[in-house]
Parts: sequence; structure tokens; C-alpha cells
Amino acid sequence: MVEKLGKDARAALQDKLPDWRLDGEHLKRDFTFADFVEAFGFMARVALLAERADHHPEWSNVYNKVEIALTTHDAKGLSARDVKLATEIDALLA
Ligand code: H2B
Repeated sequence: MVEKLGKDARAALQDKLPDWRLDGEHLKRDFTFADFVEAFGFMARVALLAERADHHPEWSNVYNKVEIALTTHDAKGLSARDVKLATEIDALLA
């Protein structure tokens, strides 16, 4: 079992991850790319991060758009693992 994110850590998310939004127990961000190849290339890079972390996104892709929703099934909610993966995903695009 993994610890759920505490109240203070949740409150800090807006500052720490301004491009992400909190939706219940999910941390969400929408991405738009030039085309499908760009979107899928991004997904491939996220997949490698996810495998390395053993922490996997809920996501969808429609042509050039990717929606990512992070949550921790082992915590039945948000955990530090989601914050870490979101931070790493942001770094891919920096
Ligand atoms: N990903 C996510 N998002 N939440 C988890 O709790 C989780 C995971 N658990 N990836 C991992 C895999 C677990 O199932 C394996 C057995 O380590």
C-alpha cells in the first residue's frame, strides 16, 4: 500500500505543477501536438518513464491530442508517485 498525498502536498500542486489540474483523485493534463506522429512519439517517451518508475498513466489519444490522468491504484488516490511522474513528463517537454 502506498500513502495518499496529504493535504499540504495537495495544496502545493498548483504551484508545483501549474499545467496540471486536480480532478478528484486524478492529476490531469491535456496535450496538443502538431500531428499524430508527434503525439505518439511523446507517448512512447512517457511509456519509458512509466516503465522505469513502475507507475503507469491512465491516458487517451485522439490524433494529435493526448490526455493524461495520473492516480495511484495502490493508494486508491493521489500519491507522491503521481507528482513525480507529472514532473518528469513536464521535463520531457521543457
Ligand atoms: N501504476 C499506477 N498508476 N498505480 C499503481 O498503483 C501501480 C502502477 N502499481 N503501476 C504498480 C504498477 C503495481 O501494480 C506493480 C505490481 O508494481
